[in-house]
Amino acid sequence: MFCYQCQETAKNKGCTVRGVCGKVENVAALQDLLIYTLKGISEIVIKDNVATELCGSLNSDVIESLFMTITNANFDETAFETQILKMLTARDGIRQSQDELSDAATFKVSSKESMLEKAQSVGVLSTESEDIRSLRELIIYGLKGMAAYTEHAERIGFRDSEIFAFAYEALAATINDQLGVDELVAMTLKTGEFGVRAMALLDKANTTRFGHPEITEVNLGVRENPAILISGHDLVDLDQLLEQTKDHGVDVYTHSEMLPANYYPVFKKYEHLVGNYGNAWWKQIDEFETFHGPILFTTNCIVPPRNPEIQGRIFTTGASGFPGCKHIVADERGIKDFSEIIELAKTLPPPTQIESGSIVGGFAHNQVIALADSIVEAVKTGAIKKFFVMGGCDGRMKSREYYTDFAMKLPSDTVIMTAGCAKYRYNKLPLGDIAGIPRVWDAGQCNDSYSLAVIALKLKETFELEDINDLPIAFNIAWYEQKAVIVLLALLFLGVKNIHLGPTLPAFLSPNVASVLVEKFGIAPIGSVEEDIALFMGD
Ligand code: SF4
Ligand code: SF3
Repeated sequence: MFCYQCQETAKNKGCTVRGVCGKVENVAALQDLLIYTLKGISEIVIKDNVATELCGSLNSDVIESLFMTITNANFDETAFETQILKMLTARDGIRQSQDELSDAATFKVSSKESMLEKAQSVGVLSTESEDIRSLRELIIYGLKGMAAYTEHAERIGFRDSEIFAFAYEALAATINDQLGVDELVAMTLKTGEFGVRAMALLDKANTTRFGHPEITEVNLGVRENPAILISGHDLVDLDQLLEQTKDHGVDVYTHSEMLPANYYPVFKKYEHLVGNYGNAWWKQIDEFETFHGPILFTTNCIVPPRNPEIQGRIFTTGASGFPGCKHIVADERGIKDFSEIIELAKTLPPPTQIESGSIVGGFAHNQVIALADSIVEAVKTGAIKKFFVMGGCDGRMKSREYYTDFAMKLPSDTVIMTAGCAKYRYNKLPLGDIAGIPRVWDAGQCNDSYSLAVIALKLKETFELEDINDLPIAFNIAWYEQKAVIVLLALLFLGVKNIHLGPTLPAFLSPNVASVLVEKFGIAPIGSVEEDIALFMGD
């Protein structure tokens, strides 16, 4: 196997035996083959000029397939085998062209063995040129993140056919040998453009269905009732779970990236949504032990469970999956039956308290723009000297202590704007407030980085600036998986320069591609906390 799509890749080069994430060789191979199949489908759609409207369910299936291959989302070999067969049937169903098609659009496999064999020649390393490979993978990882957001929006009934069309265009581009570095750099930026579009669509979907997030105090303690923990990013799953658990004497707690659900008005009406339990995804290994109740994974990030007792309490749904864990599928109306989880919860003890008190979040664009007058005033008087966008992901590496340290050492006249699970590195620190507003502004999930961009654009307009980079905002982003890749590409598309990216630069950036990003966009790795703060503050 060879996989280097996430920040924790072995030796910051690539996982070759078993993923640091726990992905085994067969799953890695089947993921490679699934992506290759999608490239073949896309080539047919582009060459045959198949209108996206005519692709029907294929559009959603391509998006879902991309989503399934995101780091820590799905570890289930059978799920990938089934998905490959489904996508091959769809591919052969749309193929009409007499044109010469590539192997990706025509290869055949009939058994799992033949899939595993075929996968050996279609993975990341099948592209020989290091720079072309780097750009192709950068585009694919961005597409995976875009797909995740597109699928969430679609579940709420919001679709954008241009996004589907772009997914085909970009996937097809990654097997087009006519395209060189310049064309692929342009496609990378276009991926960022569609990342913005997908995040905007999801923002519209979420706020239309669940209301605009509001500044909210989220409880960290526990109650005495049996409970279900819900993790991942899918708010529709949470909505259905809350409805189905109502009046059952079973509480619901959010976990990791589901924390921001507490900020939405619609979810506040559920008295049995008690608060948030635990921290970022990688701490689940201990925190699921003390939670005691069932856990529902709606998306990434799953860590292979420590023992069969915990495994027996984990359920997956949507693009997520883990062998041996029950997977719940939606019926034709999109409804998922969570009764088995609820019944299991009733037989298990309530959670053990691991934290107490509360944290504050809900600084999405609508809420922050409502406070615009006082914020602008605080900037003008110097009460707020600088904003730091510190969104992205958290992860296991010790080097991520940098972000806690950075947050602690920032001057007290600065504000941290965050989104994604990166926030867990500093959202429980006593960082104080400025004029009664806490210094850490959590906008929401990683896709809510869109909110941070909307806020920045609004401030640019208010201060009548020409360029977003003239604002007193610095970007110090932490990344782990491919949703952070699309967030980064989206920021680049919006013209944001001088982003610091850590804790390490992606292994999939070849030296030449990395220099393009440095030269064109001023992207830089993190340094020491003191040096970086001095640099950002212009000292
Ligand atoms: Fe390795 Fe990350 Fe790929 Fe998992 S997703 S195999 S940790 S590079
Ligand atoms: Fe986190 Fe997995 Fe990226 Fe949605 S939950 S930000 S890592």
